[in-house]
Order: sequence, then structure tokens, then C-alpha cells
Amino acid sequence: MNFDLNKLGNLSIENKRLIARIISVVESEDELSIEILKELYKKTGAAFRIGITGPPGAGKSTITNQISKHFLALGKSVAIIAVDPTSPFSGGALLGDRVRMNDIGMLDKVYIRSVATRGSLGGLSKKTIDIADVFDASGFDYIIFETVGVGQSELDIAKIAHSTIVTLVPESGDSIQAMKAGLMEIADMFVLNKSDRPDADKAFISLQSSLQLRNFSIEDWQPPILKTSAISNIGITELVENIERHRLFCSNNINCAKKRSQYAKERVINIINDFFIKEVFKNNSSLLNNSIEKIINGNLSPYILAEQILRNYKSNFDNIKSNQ
Ligand SMILES: Nc1nc2c(ncn2[C@@H]2O[C@H](COP(=O)(O)OP(=O)(O)OP(=O)(O)O)[C@@H](O)[C@H]2O)c(=O)[nH]1
Ligand SMILES: [Mg+2]
Repeated sequence: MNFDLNKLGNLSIENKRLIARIISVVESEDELSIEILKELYKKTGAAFRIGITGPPGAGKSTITNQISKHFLALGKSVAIIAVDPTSPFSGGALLGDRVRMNDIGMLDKVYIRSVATRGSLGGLSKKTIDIADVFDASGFDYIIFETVGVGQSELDIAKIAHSTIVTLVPESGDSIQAMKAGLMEIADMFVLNKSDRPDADKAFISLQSSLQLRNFSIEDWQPPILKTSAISNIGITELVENIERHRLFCSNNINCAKKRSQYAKERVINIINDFFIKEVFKNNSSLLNNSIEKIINGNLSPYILAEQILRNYKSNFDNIKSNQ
């Protein structure tokens, strides 16, 4: 793959062809992608990143669509990353009634992209974060991540989003109480969507009482619960107001700052992990593959094999060093 790094100077939200080209290099995880990511990082930092998660069919795409329209009306630009291969954004819909974003997808100030994470270790893939950097460097004002609330990716979303919205629906009434502790903790705000449906008030009270069980300190942001009926654009203005209120709160808050530095550290560690694993197995994948049978049969301890692989890696590394 080749790419002229000088072209990065032309990166802008108007240049969708260039954005698409860069994303495809980033997705390929070619060595070139690292050069590109290193170079464009200096242009990042201005975009505000919003994560929307929740159970399948809760209305995440409908909400994404509505808040995007809201931002567009203010003259802002929006990049949307649908983190899920079955997302309607990718066209691979499982459910017939999924919302499609065609009405905003064609606009100049909108870029929609889906990313597959299934099969990648640890939920949200590295690619998702890298693609967000591409959008950020291109100058998008908002980046919205939609992730379906299944598995690890919903919890990871909080690491890359400045504001995380957890979407629930009245029917999730009982499951609100049983909601995973993790999900409770990542929410900067709860959206009770489809509040046009019966039982919305009951679900609201149930969510409110589960939240009251949590202890907030004075420095903590208190996640509001917002009722929306996204399909009719009801409650969307309040939602956007709360996103902006949270943004302002976090711009000057010690806990938000701590969270950000923790995640930045994690990102570096993940990059090193990835790099290290690749390096270690450059010359050792056959040793691993050929020894698996012995491990299964109880003839070789996985610890011994791991040590052997690391020793090989180290002696290879020492050889390279002494030849330099
Ligand atoms: N009654 C009602 N229906 C809604 C509302 N918001 C969305 N829907 C409908 O719920 C269905 C699912 O909406 P989506 O926005 O696709 O939900 P999603 O959470 O993105 O779904 P997945 O991506 O499949 O997890 C669609 O038929 C929407 O029209 C609402 O406020 N009230
Ligand atoms: Mg969706």
C-alpha cells in the first residue's frame, strides 16, 4: 500500500475521498497506517466525542439521527461511527425496522462509517479509536459512536467518548434493576427513549431509585435521566443541552481529568501490547502452533512454552542488536 503523507495537509471534512482513503489504510493495519496516525495526531483534540449505547432496538440510531440534525442546524459537522457489523449504517440489518440514516448520510457535513468489532479481543477495536482520530483530524465538530449494548464494547465506549449516553426503553423496566453495575457507572446520562409508550413513568421511577442507591460526591457529575421520544424528536433539545452541560462540567473537573489520563495511559499500553505480541510471534508462530497438541495432551506446560517463546524472542532481539 502506498500513500503520500503530504496529502494529510489537505485533510478536511469536505475532502471525503481522502478521508475514505485514509480510513481504508487504517483499517488494513498496514505499517503505513501507523505513519499516518502518528502524523495526523497533532491535528486531533478538537472534536467532541459522544457515545450512545443501549440494548438492541432501543432507538440509538434514531437518537443519533436526531441529535446529528440538531448539531447540523447549528452549522456543526458530525461523523458517526456505528460500532457493530449488523448496524443499519452498514446495511447489514438483522431487524426489519432498524432506522437508517440515509436522510442525513448524504449531507456534506456528515460522514457515516461502520466498524466491525466482533471477533476482536477486548470489545471496541483499536480501529474504532484510530478512525475517530481520522475524523477528529479532519475537523469534524462531533463524533458519535453507536454501540449496541452487548458485551464489552458498551463499557469500552466510555473510554473513548467524552459523554456517554445509555439508552433504555420502558420495556426494559425489570432489567433496569438488574442492569450491570458497569453500565450504571459509565452513563453520563440515561435516556429513557420510547417514552410515548405505556409504563414509561414506571420505568423512569425504577431507574431513578436504582440511581439513588449510588453515592455521589460533590466532585461527581450526577447523571440525569431524560425522557425522549426520539421518533417524534421529543426531548432531543434537552438531551443536547445536557450533553453541553456535561461537556462544560468536565472541562473543569478533577475526576473527568483523571478518567481521561487513565484512558490515555491504557491506549498507550494497548498499543505496546499489540506491537509486542506482533514482534514476539514474527518468528515464533510455528513453535506455538506445533506445540499446542502437547499442551492439550498434558505433555507440555503452557508456562514452559510461553517461556520458550519469550527466550527465542529475546535471543532474536539480542542478535539484531549485536548486528547493528
Ligand atoms: N414508539 C417509539 N419507537 C421508536 C422511538 N425511537 C425509535 N423507535 C423505533 O424503534 C425501532 C428501533 O430504532 P433504532 O433507532 O433502529 O434502534 P437502535 O437502538 O439503533 O437499534 P439497533 O441498532 O438495532 O440496536 C425503529 O422502528 C424506530 O422507529 C420512540 O421514541 N418511540
Ligand atoms: Mg442502530
